Amino acid sequence: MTAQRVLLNLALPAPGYAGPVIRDAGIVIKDGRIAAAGSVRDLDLPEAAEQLDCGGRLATPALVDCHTHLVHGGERSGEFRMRLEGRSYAEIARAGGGILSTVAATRALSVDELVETALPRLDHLLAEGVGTVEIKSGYGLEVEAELDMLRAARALSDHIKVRIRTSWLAAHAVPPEYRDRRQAYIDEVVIAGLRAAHAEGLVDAVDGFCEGIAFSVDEMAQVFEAATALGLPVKLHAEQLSDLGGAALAARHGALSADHLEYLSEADAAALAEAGTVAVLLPGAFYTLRETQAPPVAALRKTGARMALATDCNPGSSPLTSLLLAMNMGATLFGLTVPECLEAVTVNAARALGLEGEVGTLAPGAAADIAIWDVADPAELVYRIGYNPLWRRIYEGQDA
Ligand code: DI6
Ligand code: FE
Repeated sequence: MTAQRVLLNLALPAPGYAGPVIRDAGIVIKDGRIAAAGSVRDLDLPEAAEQLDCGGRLATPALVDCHTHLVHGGERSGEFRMRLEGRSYAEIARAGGGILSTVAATRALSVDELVETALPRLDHLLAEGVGTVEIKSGYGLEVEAELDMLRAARALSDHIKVRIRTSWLAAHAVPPEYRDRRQAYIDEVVIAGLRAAHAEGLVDAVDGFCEGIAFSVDEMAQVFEAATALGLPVKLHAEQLSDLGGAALAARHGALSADHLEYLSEADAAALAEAGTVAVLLPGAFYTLRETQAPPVAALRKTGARMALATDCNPGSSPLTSLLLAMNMGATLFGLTVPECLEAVTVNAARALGLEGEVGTLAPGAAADIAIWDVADPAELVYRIGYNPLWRRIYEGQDA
């Protein structure tokens, strides 16, 4: 017998989250996937199915957080204090703080400890209706420690119902032991480690931090070539603090996404659109670093680039575990519209992970990952600050 379930008495967002919601709607779930969704008048309701009355509440796809550094050791409230006292993020990084202090804290933890310390953060994300989370390595910076981060990331779904996608981010910073041997770091850790991680089935995509304080476009190109040779998709932290041309590199490699993008040029916004590379905007980092240059949303919109929003949950530049707040910031700080914010954490975020059609949509065939909210209109999900209206989270058809 197939497991069938029907959610009834729902409101559903209009296509593209534009226009009035569809009332008296339902969702038919079969074997953990969406069989049909829409007005009950048009639905073929199976007889033997379990029914759930949703009391007129709004259903959306479970949200997708497509950029996090959720697995890491320690925390950096000390640096937060220093920044409040006037030191800059780049200055603290150059002085051995920043990413490198989290590297020391991460290397000190076992896989089990990495899992245990990440779970409370994951709980917070999921409590707001998230069903899929991307998690990067990048705080190990040696092969085994990087592998351990991804082993921990994968192990999280043994504890909570969540879909995890992992990204290899050994090109996040050069560790002290390789300071004067950057090329050796790229060869021995970034690329050799990638091969080992891929052989262990730990990698869904390959990422890098392309920035003055991290890796150059030429260095990232080497990493991308290694990824492509393994058949792995790429993505890139680009144009966060300066315009180095990382987004153009990502576009040339058909990247899934280019992320941050505060310093993206108009020409490179067009390159992203042309390549179908999702522009992932990370307002939590913009806010935390008190950045004043917002990403060029008007240019992205004009060129037709797809925009996503994510938490960038990390201990330094974005200690944020609320995707609802990321949406609100996307609207208020970056000027995204309500439909843009909703697409940014559903369909476009799914695309940024290579999961378009699988999650982030209520279309037939998608995984039945659904968030049901105590709100009348999707705009409320963007508008409120610090309020969680989630009523129920459904993961692959089951209450989660
Ligand atoms: N960009 C970021 O905002 C994070 N990593 C990156 O490449 C910051 C990571 C950190 O400060 O620990
Ligand atoms: Fe990041």
